[in-house]
Amino acid sequence: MRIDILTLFPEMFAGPLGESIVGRAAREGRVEILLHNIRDWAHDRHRTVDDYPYGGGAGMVLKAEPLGAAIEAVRRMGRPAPVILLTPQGRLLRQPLVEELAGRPRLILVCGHYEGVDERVRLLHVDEEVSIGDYVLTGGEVPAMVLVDAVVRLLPGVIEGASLEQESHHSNLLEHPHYTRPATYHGLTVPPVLLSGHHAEIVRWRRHQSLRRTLLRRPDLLEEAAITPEERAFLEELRREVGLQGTAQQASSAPPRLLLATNNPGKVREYREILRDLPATLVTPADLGLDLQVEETGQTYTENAILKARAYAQAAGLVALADDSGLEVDALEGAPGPRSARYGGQRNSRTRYQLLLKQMEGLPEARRGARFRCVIAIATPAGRVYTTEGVCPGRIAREPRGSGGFGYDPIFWLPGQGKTMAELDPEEKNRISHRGRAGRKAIPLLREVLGV
Ligand code: 4H6
Repeated sequence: MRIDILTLFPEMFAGPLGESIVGRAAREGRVEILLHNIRDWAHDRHRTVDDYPYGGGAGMVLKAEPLGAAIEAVRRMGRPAPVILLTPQGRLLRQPLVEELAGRPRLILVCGHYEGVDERVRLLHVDEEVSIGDYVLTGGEVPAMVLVDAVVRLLPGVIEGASLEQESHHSNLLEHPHYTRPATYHGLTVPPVLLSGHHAEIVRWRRHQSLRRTLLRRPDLLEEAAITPEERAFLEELRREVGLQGTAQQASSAPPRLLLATNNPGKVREYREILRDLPATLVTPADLGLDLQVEETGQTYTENAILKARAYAQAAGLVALADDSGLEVDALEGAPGPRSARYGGQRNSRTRYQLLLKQMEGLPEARRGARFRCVIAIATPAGRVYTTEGVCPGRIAREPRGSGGFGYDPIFWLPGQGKTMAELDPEEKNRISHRGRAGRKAIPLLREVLGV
């Protein structure tokens, strides 16, 4: 393929088109890129290419005369080719258009500058107008480089055929996640299926991830996606799970989604109640089919909460709320603290609190002071983070009481209530608990980041 580029700044192209895959394709003769300086067709003393706009206004306009002459001269230099002007008003460059252009033996690209080009050049000398996206740039050079890059990689022999076929836009679906070594990075592990060696399972997982991502991020693409009836059913199920109605982008009136980054059903229940007045749809990792194993490697509640919120927000592309909480016992110098859920290496919450009761054995009321502390982190997909904290003072009971709540609740005595945390009804618990307090403080922040 031959690509002619008309520009006022031919030097801009050397880097992007000389390096890497496009550079190699050119060296191998798979593409020939010819740069032409529009100024070479300006024949006045100052080689003028621009002029003031008729009707006034800021900036300059590319003059019709040198540009029109340049285009026609370049056109005559070889076989027939479409003249394509890169402009914000053009047809949007998407993969099908790239594929179409990659099938042509020759392209002529025209890079406009200043405020634009004289309208008569478009009418007389331009065949097609292409835009690389809905934003304004200072010139058409970067869009031309984008177009060349996208086209050249599709030319025979430039990229291994297999990697082109698998790629996202081929099927109108977004790409599945990719992982390489190490197996654990900042506490985030690789999904086990990818290490399983089950090729069919891996293909299926990747396809599901592609479908899920497309549904969550670019539902508009699904309308043209090549999907089997089984996959349609899978998407329908996913839509129900995540509370999406149709394939179209959620209407702006639909409440935004907030991801509760916890797998603890007790916590989920509490947050649904605490955040009841927040106009948002609360979803859980399970709702999204997300299973991140975030290692809580932080030394503090705040670090751990941020670690979780960040990982989930990034993985789901949603605002995520995570918490870390613990019990601080004065007689134990604040232990179990941030390691409450792993205290004494016990996996079961009952053996954990029994261990603690034993350590407190015989201590008088005055030495049984304790508090529950909860830190909430809110993370946005872009990586912004906010935190709030809530504390609930109390004492370590002599023996467990009550069947509500979870964790250390049965041994946490609330003198004001005359009950343990596990004996409170859910509403009362949320009113005074560390989580309820931190959660209510989070509401104004959540309103802000969710825009509600
Ligand atoms: C032609 C006409 C393409 C070229 C006008 C070009 C964005 C894209 C340009 C202009 C471009 C794109 C000059 C109009 C600067 C706005 C060069 N910007 N502009 N999205 N700019 O593909 O002012």
